[in-house]
Amino acid sequence: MLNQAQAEQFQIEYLQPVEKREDAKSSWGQDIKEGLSQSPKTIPPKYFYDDQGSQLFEQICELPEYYPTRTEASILRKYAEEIVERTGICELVELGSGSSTKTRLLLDAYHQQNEVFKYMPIDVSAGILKESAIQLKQDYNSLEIKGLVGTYEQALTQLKPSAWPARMIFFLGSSIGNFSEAGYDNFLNKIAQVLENGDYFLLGIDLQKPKSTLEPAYNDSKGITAAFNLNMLTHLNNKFGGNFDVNNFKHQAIYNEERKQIEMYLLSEREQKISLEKLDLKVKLNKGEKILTEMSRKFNIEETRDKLESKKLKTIKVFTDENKWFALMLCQFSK
Ligand code: AVJ
Repeated sequence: MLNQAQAEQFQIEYLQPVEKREDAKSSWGQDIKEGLSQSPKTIPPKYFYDDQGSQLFEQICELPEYYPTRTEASILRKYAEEIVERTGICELVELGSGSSTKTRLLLDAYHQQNEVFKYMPIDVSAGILKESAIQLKQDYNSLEIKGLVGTYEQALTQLKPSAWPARMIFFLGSSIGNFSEAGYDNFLNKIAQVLENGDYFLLGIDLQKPKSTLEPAYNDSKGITAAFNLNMLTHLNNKFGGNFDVNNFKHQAIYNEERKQIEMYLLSEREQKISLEKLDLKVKLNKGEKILTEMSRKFNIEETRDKLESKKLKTIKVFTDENKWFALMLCQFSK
């Protein structure tokens, strides 16, 4: 719980569920029903991130095998100043902010140049959003923070025009890799819709590389990724009155070299019947049947640049590390 003094220092707003406005398919719960009646069965990755899942993800980011976080952080550390020089004063909007750890590298750079600026972190986990807002307020007292609790979709359809000279939306950690090809396209359309001429988009992408580096990053020796994957079932149990027994499932992550993506599954180790009471849903799983919980696509700089360009997002600079494992694309929207 927040005390009065803490609560006054920043705003947190809960975004409206999209289904109240238009699109019932994208609502929480409905997508579970659809995903579990498909073949193969799927559960969307946003269900990883209850408070426990967000914490497990933070632990993943510190694993020696999980290179993306530290590689992206090293790029940010090296080039944050240049990013600030290029964008000038900005309203910063972060999609899927989590604990905002890496973001601090950017905030530091903006903080050094401009006294006051605004940061809008957006995340589905209210817990992690509040915790990190408290920490950020302590470290950057002139920072105006407005956190939004909701999905990317909700945020991008409900974001109001910025009062600042420019806005930069940033989407780090290669979370864009979670989208299907169609979802990716759709997402970039929405980004282009909320940006105004001259606004910026900073995108972190994990680059294509050998299986021998990729697979260990999703099969760590401490089993944290396995716990993260299995926690999704606990989340569904809590949220929708489910009876998944995590002991009956096994974590699996493989690199699909043809499709250039990591695929994460929960493998049913026996035949079992699951019910999710609040969704009025019953599902039968066969022994050996797999539920796809995440795709993590790996990118190529040139293809990504072309894709962004097709959405009027012009790449003004690509920042990368010496191994070319990860890249940050800084784009500017121009009609
Ligand atoms: C947050 C989607 C970028 O795909 O690497 C990490 C999530 N899943 N380990 C990723 C994740 C398993 C992560 N993203």
